[in-house]
Formats: sequence, structure tokens, C-alpha cells
Amino acid sequence: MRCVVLCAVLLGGVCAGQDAWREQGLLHLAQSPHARMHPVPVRAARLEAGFWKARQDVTIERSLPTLLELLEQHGVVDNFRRLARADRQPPRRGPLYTDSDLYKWMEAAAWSLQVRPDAKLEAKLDELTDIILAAQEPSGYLNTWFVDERAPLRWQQQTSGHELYCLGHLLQAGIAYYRSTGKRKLLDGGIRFVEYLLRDFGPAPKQPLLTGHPELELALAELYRTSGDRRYLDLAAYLFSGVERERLKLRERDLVYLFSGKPFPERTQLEGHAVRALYASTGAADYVLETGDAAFRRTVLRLWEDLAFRKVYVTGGAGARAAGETFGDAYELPNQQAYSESCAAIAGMIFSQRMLHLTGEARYAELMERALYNGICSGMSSSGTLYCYRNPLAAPASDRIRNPWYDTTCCPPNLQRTFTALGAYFFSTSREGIWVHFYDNAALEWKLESGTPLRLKVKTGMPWHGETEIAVEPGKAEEFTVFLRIPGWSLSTKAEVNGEGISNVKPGEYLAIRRRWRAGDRVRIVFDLTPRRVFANPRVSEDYGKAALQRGPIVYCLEKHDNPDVDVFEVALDGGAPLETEAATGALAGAVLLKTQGLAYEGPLGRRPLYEFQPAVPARRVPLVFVPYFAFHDRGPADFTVWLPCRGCGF
Ligand code: FUB
Ligand code: ZN
Repeated sequence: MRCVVLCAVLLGGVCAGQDAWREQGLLHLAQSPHARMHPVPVRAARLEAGFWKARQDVTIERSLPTLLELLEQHGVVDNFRRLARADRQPPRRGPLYTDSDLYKWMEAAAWSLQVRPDAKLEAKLDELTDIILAAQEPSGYLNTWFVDERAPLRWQQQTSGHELYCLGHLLQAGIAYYRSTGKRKLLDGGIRFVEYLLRDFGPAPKQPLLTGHPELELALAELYRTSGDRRYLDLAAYLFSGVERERLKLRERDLVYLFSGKPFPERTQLEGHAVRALYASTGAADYVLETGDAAFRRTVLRLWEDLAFRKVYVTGGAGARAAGETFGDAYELPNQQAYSESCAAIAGMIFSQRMLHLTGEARYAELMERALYNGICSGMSSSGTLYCYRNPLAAPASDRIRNPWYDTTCCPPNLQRTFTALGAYFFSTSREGIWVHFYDNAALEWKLESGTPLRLKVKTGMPWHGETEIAVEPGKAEEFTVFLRIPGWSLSTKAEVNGEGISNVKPGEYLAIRRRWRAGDRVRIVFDLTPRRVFANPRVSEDYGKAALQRGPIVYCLEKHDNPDVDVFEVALDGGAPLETEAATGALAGAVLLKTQGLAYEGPLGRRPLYEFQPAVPARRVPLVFVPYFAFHDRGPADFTVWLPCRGCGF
């Protein structure tokens, strides 16, 4: 039996009582029968001074407050306030999905309370909860767009109306706030809306229901995990069933674009709107975690492989085409035209997170890492006040990619909720022991699944320096396994326990160290951060003959700021030149830069004819300095590119 939110007693031996909310992981998989491992709660995994802590701090200190101001300025909160007023003033502003932006901001703020308790922020969340719930109708319906003169349009525009998308984010905010404070008012508001759906929607004679933008599916799975109420998971199953195809007269192109409306197991590839497709896949993986459904399992595996082998950028971004914000065909990965919405990188990352927890296979963490350190990290400026909606892999200075605000402002709060909860993505537990997926300075204060308290203290220079020490401190001596992910990029990793070397450390796998651990045990790992050239599958025509540079998890780009005498679009890498490292100074201080010799073309290519009988060959030697991709345009707009032609690379 599942433990429900309300339980204050032991149910089925699993519910810890009134404080059960404290124990719930980032995803509450503790009772998910098909989970190979279980995420830890956000409060259990504290990031300490280092790469990600800096990003988390700026998110909490700058990004959350400034974005709330902007949400206020753009009327997003007033859209709720006005519904409690007889005069309905001020008029509603923004596109029809703005409610979700506030909910996502609240989710981010809620997670941040587990990182840094803040009474003022908590009071603000309570105030926003009251404002939101004052707009909820007695039926449970809650949406600021389909009201008054637009009320008759409710559920009439299910392919584009985002009513269920907004509800999904409301539930996720409610769950996060509940897990952070034990307060369930916002969550209960979300549940009231779900109960209204259960009452009035479903097979005839009830009304049809479709997620025109998938998102509710994963929220319902988490609601099921939180409440124990199976009807919520069944509703997700209904949304995946595709039964509304006929009733809503969906066209084939709707089924592709929405990634909704046809039986999920009939999906064979990622297509259509990238965020929709990846949220749907995430929700489907959640469904497998709960049910083990074999057809769904085969499908999510096939879709993940489509992403990893054919449709993801080297930065972990996804969604090649700007038109419709869609996936391209297999291997269609343009660089300057890349859309690669921040939300799509996040959606791909959480899809991989579910697959990791389903299987325990390191390749899923590998793809999470690629996205986190590159195409997600790039989404927010180091100042915490500018955001990328698109994350192209090359751009001229004239392309204003980082902006404080977007009318469709889905990405900024999505980045925030990822960064505030980030520590909990680093560790999981299973019956065998503890898993470490990513490496940064961090302290885990949690417990083994046997109940023994466990403290892990990670001290590392990652992602810039490979020396890493993990202090393992169980509450009492006990036999268990410490699973350490050895990243695929670390080709020769050294590992030892208490000074004793471990052999057979394989890149791209978890190193499972099983022993009787006792307080004072130390694991030392040295990751191999040799900078390397990366080559794309030759079917990616845009990257053929080119290379990118990568060191550890960080993908680099060549940006004009550091190469004032070079046209970054008219230079090649020299495949024989060494790749050297240098500590960055100034705005990028703390980071490691890459330096190498490149080859520039003689004279601007713009003066050459478009077609010639001899190829243009770059021959003039020039020094090149590469910076981490995530920092593109962080020091102001400038030409940059990730992929460069590579002479002498053996093409
Ligand atoms: O559909 C509205 C927004 O557009 C969603 O939040 C994102 O998926 C974005 O692509
Ligand atoms: Zn977005």
C-alpha cells in the first residue's frame, strides 16, 4: 500500500508519520516498484562552494527576486488578482500560458527553501498561494485566460489552450512547496482541479481530455507518488491512451506536433514540438517506473535512443528547428540556426533522469551531464538576470540571445527550478547503497535504505580539476556499495579507497565499491580531464570535417572576445596542434580555458567567389583561445562558434 500525504500513522510499514513530506525525494520514488534507485530529498544534498553552488546562489539571490519583479511588471500575478475583483481590473496580460510561468517560479522558490530557509520568501509563497487560489472556481477549475467572455472557450481549444499544461505546473509547484514546508494548501488547490477533471472528463458521456502540451502526465505521476491515490496515475494513462484522436478529430500533423493524442506505445521517434515530445517521454518513463508496462518501456527506450544517437546537440540541447520549435529529422543539427530551447534541454535532462532511475545505466547520467554543464548552464547568465530561450551553437554578435524577459517566459523559471533543486540530482540510493552521479563540492546528509544515517562529503576541483575526495561517514560500520559514476570522457581514471588502488575502473560505467564502510573511510578519484577534439557522426552534415573541443563535461566555443584578431567563422583547428589549458582571469576567473594553434584563411572569405575549382585552404597560423560554451555572450554579444573545420583531423 502506498503512503498517502495525509497519513500520520504507519501504513504498510512505509509512512513515517506527519513529517513524511521531509523524507520525499526530488522525485518520490521510494515506493515505485520499478525504480532501480531513488533520488534524495533536495534538503539532503547541499552544494558547497564551487561551480554549481555559484550558479545556485545567483539563482536564489538574483534570479528569483528579479524574475518575480518582472512577472509582476508584466501582469502575470495581476492576471490572478483581477479575478478576485468585481471590476476585473487591470485587464489580463500576456499569452494564454502565463499562469505556468508563475507556478514554475513558485516551484523554484519552493525548492530553494530546502537549500536556504527564508521566512520572507516563504511568506511570499503563502501570499501568492492565496492570490492564486482566490481565482479558483468552486468546481476546481483554475485558469486566468479562459474566464469571463472567454469562459465558453474552455476545453474547446485543447490542442493549443494549455489548460492542462498550466495545471501540471501548478501541481509541481504544490508538490515542491509541500515537500519543502509541509504546507499543502497550494497542492490541495491543484488536487481540486484534478478532481474536477476526474468528475467531468473521460470516456463518453464525459467530456474529452487531451494534453495539447504534455506536462500534466509527469505531474500526475508525481501526485500519485505523493498522495498514493491511483486515480491520478490512471488519469495520466488516459492521457497517454490516444483515445481522444477520434472525438477531437485530431489530424495526423496534430499527433506529430503535439506528441499527444495517439497511443504512446505507437511512437517510434521524437518529432514535433521538442519540449512537448520530451515532457511526454518523461511522463511515460514515470509511468513505467510505477507500472513496469512493457510496451511503454520499449517505447521510452526507443525514444531516448533516438535522442541520444540522432537528435541531441553536443551541448545536450535538443530541438533543431525554430519553425514550430520542433525536432528536425535524424542528424539534422544545424549550429547557427539551432533552436535548442533551454526548456528542451531541461526536458531531455529530466527524461534521462527517469531512465537512469529506471535502469541504473550510466549512459543516462552521461546525457544529463552533457545538458547540465552545457546547454542548460548556458541558459542563464552568470549574473542571474539574463536568459537564453534559444541556445545556438554559433552566432554573430548581432544576435541578441540573452535577454532579461520573454513574452513566452517559460525558460527562465524552468532554469531556476533546475538550479535550486540541483544538489538532489547528484545522489540516489538503492537497496545496495549510495550512488554518486555528478561531482562537485557537496555534502550529503541522508541515510542508507537500511535506515543507517549516511554522510558523504565530496571535495573536488570539478569540473576544472579532476582531484576528488569523498569522505564516507555511515552512522555505524555497515556493508554497502558506493556507486561512483566514471564519466565516459574520463578515459583513464584513478580510484582508491583509504590509499588502496582499485583496478578495472571503466569509463562510462558506475564503479561499484562494495565493502564494510566505516566512518573515516575516504575514496580518492582522479578524473582524466585531458582536453579532446570531438567529432560528430558523419551523417551530421553540418559538422562533417569539423571538430569541437571538450574537457571533462565542458564543451568549449571560440568567441571573438578572446580572439580579437581572428574571424571565428573563418578559421580552422589544426588537428596536429596540442590542446593546452590556462586558468581564466577576469569575468571567467575560476574556469579553465583551452588554447591551441589554428589556421586562418588568407584574406576574408567574403572576397572569394562562392564556387571555385580549388578549395580554399586555411594556412596562416593563429593562436586560438576557447572558453566554455555555457559562457557564450556572457561578457556581452560577440561572434562565437562551437564547431570548427579541422585540418589534419583525418577526414
Ligand atoms: O507553449 C508555450 C511554451 O513554449 C512552453 O512553455 C514551452 O514548451 C515553449 O516551447
Ligand atoms: Zn522555454
